[in-house]
Amino acid sequence: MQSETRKKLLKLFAEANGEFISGQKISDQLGCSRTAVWKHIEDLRQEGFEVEAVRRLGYRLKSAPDKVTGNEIQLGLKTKRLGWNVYYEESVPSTQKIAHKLAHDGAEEGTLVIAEEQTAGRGRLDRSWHSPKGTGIWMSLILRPAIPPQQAPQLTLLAAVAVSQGIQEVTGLVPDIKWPNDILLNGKKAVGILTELQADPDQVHAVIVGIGINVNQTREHFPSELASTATSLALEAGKPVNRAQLVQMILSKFETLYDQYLQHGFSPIKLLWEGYAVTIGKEVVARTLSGTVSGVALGITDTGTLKLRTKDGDIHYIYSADIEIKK
Ligand code: BT5
Repeated sequence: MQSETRKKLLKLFAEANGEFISGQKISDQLGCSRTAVWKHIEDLRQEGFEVEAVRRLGYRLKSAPDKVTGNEIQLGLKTKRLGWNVYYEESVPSTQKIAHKLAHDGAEEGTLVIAEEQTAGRGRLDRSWHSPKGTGIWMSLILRPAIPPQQAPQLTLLAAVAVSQGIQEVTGLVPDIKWPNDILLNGKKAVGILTELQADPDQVHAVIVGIGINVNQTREHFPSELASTATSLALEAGKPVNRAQLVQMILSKFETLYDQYLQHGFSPIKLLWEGYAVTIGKEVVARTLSGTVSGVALGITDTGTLKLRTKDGDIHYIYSADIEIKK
C-alpha cells in the first residue's frame, strides 16, 4: 500500500496537469528531503511512469503506464475515502479472497484490492470468472456500513448503478442492468458483481463488493463458451478504454451513491437503478436454488428483492437467481 508521502506526490502531479513542479516545491509540500523526493520519483519510473527531470524546472509527469496500480489509480483520484488504500498485485487467484482476509484483519472502509489478472476469479455459486491479464478491471472493494445483513443485497444494486454511471461517463456507452448483478451492453455481459459479507446475524462487519469489468478484451480473448454471451467496453465503444481512469470514475460515483445511501437509505438508489434496469416489465425466467419461476418482473422492493407475477397472478419475491429475459 502507498505511503502518505506517495499519495501527496501523486496529488501534486495530478494538480500540475503535465506541467513542471520544482523539486523545492515538492520537497516542501511533502515535508521530506530532495533526495527522498528523488527516490519516490525513481519508484514511479520503475513502475513505468515517465517522469521528466529538468534542471531548474523540476519534474514533470509525461505519461503513466497502462496498469491499475495504486499509484495510477490515485493519480487524480477525486474521492475522500474510497480507493486511498490500494492493495495491487500482478496476478492473484481472486481479489475477493484477499479482500476477505484484509477485511478480517481490520482493513478500513474503502480499501481496494485490484489485480491485472485473476487465475481463479469467482462468480456467484462458485462459478468461474474469466479474468485475463491486463485487459479488465478485477477488483474488490471493502465497505463497512452499519446495516443488518438482510439489507446487503442493496449494495449489489448500488454497485451496479455506480459502475453503469462510471462506464457511461468514461465511454459514452449506456449500459443495461439485469437484476441483480449483471451489466449488459447490447444484450451481452460486460460486468459481473459479487457481493459477499462478513456479518453476525444482526450486524454487518464488512461487505466485500467484487466487480469484474471486461474493458479491453478483443473477441479472441474470450473462450468459446463466452463468445456469444460476453463483450467488452472496447468492443462496444470501438476504441480502447483507460482502466485506471475508469476505476477512478467508478469510485467517485460509488462514493456519492454510498453517502446518499447511508444518509437517506435505498430509495434514491432504487430510482437510479430502475433507470438502467432492463428486467422490469419483461417476461422472465428466474432460476433459483429452490426451483424455477416464470412471470413478469414487476419491479424491485425497497430491500432490492425482485417482484414477479406468474401467469396465475401469484406474486413471488426472488432474493437471488439467474434471470433469463424472454421478451
Ligand atoms: C458474476 O457471477 O457475474 C460475478 C462476477 C464477479 C467477478 C469479480 S472480479 C473481482 C472479484 N474477484 C473475484 O474472484 N470475483 C469478483 P455470476 O452471475 O455467477 O456469473 C458467472 C458467469 O458469468 C459464469 O458462469 C460465466 O457464464 C459468465 N462469465 C465468466 N466470466 C465472464 C466474463 N469475463 N465476462 C462475461 N461473462 C463471464
